[in-house]
Amino acid sequence: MTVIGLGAMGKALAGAFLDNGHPTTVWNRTAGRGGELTARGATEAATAAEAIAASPVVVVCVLDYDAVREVLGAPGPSGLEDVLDTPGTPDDSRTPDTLGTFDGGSRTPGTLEAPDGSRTPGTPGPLDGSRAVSGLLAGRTLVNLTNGTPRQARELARWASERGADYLDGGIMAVPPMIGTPGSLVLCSGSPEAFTAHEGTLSALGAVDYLGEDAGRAALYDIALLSAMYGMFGGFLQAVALTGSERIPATEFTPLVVAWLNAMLTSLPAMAKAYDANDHSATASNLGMQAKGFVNLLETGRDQGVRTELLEPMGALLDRGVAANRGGDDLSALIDLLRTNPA
Ligand code: FVH
Repeated sequence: MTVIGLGAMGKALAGAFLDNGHPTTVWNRTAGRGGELTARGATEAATAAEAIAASPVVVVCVLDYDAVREVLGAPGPSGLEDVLDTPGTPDDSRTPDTLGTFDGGSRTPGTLEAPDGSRTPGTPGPLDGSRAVSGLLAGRTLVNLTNGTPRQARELARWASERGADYLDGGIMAVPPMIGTPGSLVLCSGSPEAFTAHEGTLSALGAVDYLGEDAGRAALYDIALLSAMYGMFGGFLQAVALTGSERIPATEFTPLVVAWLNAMLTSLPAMAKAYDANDHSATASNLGMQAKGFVNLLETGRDQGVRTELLEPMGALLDRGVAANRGGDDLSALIDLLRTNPA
């Protein structure tokens, strides 16, 4: 197992693989982040190329897709592949760290693992740096756990497949301390063969839910879940700003928020059922009533000196619902009004 990216999440992922007895090679753009992991038995590769060459399964968890492309030498807005596919023509505008992706100067001779899993000790040799990183992916499985969009995931899957690699995309529904605990969920989609082969290994990270062959599906679920989460966090920020405007301690008020949100969460399955059935008639709290009441949220914000920018789009959506003659319907009727390409 190789883990590329040793930020908060990458470290947690590598730690979980180690905890489950998987030989693990790690690499990070900025050297020196692997100390704690090497003390636990990980091998720190000197270059991304060496890290990829070390294992049949390569997990990438970096900041964003620009970083993924930079590490892998994949095409992107900056045309990185053109640069990386031409070893020996370094671009002065790139930093030494970037050049390190195909810089063969290994700090220590490594152990190479063939894609079939057999490991041979030795000096990395020609695999390490004399070719573009992307050329090393053939026969390996690339598991990309970096947050991104469905389109980005599908493009990377296509690119990996063109290079003979199996591709799995993942959305991590956990924060780093949760990795490896039962509360951690990794949503996965992409190559079914790769998932079957590596589900056991990936389960070191927590529950793993396979969403099918479309590599973009895990990212779609991930982004949808994060959208729901940010709605909740935005609401919490607004609530505490309002009560804070009268110096009520957040710690005193927050238990009420938690209880209220938990009570409201119970309404989601019924809303989902109404959306699937396209029947929004069953409601105890119709849109017309909610649109009227929502005006008070905006007015209170203004009166209390609290900005209302988080709330205004919801108020506008409620008004659109009423204007579309949905005033007697449930809140779930608004979902269709969010789509710019109605089905
Ligand atoms: N942490 C969290 O709560 C969330 C939970 C859900 C999943 N996300 C996603 O996981 C990805 C990594 O997040 P992270 O928490 O590890 O992020 P950081 O601690 O900020 O570490 C970022 C790593 O990315 C490397 N990196 C950044 N740019 C580049 C680049 N151009 N080339 C190579 N590597 C790059 C960075 O390296 P360095 O700065 O140390 O050299 C770190 O290893 C992310 O998609 C979350 O959305 C986390």
